[in-house]
Amino acid sequence: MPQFLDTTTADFETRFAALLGMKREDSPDVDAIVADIIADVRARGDAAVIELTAKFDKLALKPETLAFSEAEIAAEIAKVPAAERAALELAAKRIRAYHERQMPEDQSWTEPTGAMLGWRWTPVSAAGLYVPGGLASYPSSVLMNAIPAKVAGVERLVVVCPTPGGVVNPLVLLAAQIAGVDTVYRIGGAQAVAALAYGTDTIAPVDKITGPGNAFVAAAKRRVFGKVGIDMIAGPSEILVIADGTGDPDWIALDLLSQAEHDESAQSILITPDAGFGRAVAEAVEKRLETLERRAIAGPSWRDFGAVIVTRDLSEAAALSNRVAPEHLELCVADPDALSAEITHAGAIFLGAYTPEAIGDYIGGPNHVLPTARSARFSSGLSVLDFLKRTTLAKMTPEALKAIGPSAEVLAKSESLEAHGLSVRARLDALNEGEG
Ligand code: HSO
Ligand code: ZN
Repeated sequence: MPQFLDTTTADFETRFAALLGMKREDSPDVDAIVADIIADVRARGDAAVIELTAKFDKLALKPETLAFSEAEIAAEIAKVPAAERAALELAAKRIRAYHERQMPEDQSWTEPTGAMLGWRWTPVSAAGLYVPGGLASYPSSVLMNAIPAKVAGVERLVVVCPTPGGVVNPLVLLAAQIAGVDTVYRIGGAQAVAALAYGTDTIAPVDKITGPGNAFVAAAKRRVFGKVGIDMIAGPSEILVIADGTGDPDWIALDLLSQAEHDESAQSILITPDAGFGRAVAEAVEKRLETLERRAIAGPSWRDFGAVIVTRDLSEAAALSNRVAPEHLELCVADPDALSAEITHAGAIFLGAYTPEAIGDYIGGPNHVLPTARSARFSSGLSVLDFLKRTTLAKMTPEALKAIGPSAEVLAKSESLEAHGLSVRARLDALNEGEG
């Protein structure tokens, strides 16, 4: 059983604070190893990548086999059953349509001074997506990372995906193809991140690296940040459900388990004003855990990090949820739109009984790469904006320079930056002479 909290009890604040402060991730300190790997790839390029892939993935590669060939991709993709292909294609279409609406507009305007000001959005030229190998090799995540990049207009889009022993998930290759990925490299770990950031003879460097990965990948992304852009360092998945007690406890139980099954460190929380409903959901979770395929992961997650919180009313539930700032928030209540208006911090909101979070993971349209570990207080899920940059524009006319230039000169003097001031003054003098 998970923890049960009740906002009317004296120890509630202490226990809620403990819940918020729980350290769920044991991030092993691999930074020193990762630093060495990055240095090695920078120094020796392909040779280092090939050696490290042989060592960690038990896979012998040559520079010309670092990337999947078109024939290899076609052979793998041919193995994908039609139903899975159709589902991926529908997902891609919906994710694309959603992200197209995120494209921001350029702006420019002319002030009364005559100055033109504005900004312009341009895509990064090249992006690299990290796709984990093995169990967490999710084709849905390929779509979620690649499609916003394509919609943003990224010209060259590559994937790195480790294939231990040469084994690849054909769905990953299909998702990459559907999303418009140019090249898939069968490399992973810190060495793949280093190759993307610094480039090798075979792998051209990219400008931005996104996608989830293990502790080595996370440490490598942190280290190459600055040389390239990165998306975020994603922590274990989270779901918070606010339920008013009108729904089916088993549905909510499954929603809580849907994130618990990702990771033993995942966190699933139910908040409800109906204590009886809270107990019913907890019982339904236990029942499902008897047979769930991934009970060895979901069980520990639910028991160690799960919680049921009973509140006085739904507004109190919303206020607590805002303090959690969950990655995923489900509003399983009679009037989800009204409650949604009270939510200020959440990565993604799923409204009403017919919107299980899994819809968002796969097919709804919004991105499933979302802020975890309470970072929804200050950040957002992956979007086209992550693959765009904003360049500001300013154009002075003589009149505009005369109007605002003297203040620039004053500020330059106050900062003892003479050339700054003179660059303005020279023009103002010329303009004044021209008049005089
Ligand atoms: N819920 C996960 C994403 C995912 N779920 C991929 C299924 N596949 C992180 O938000
Ligand atoms: Zn999921």
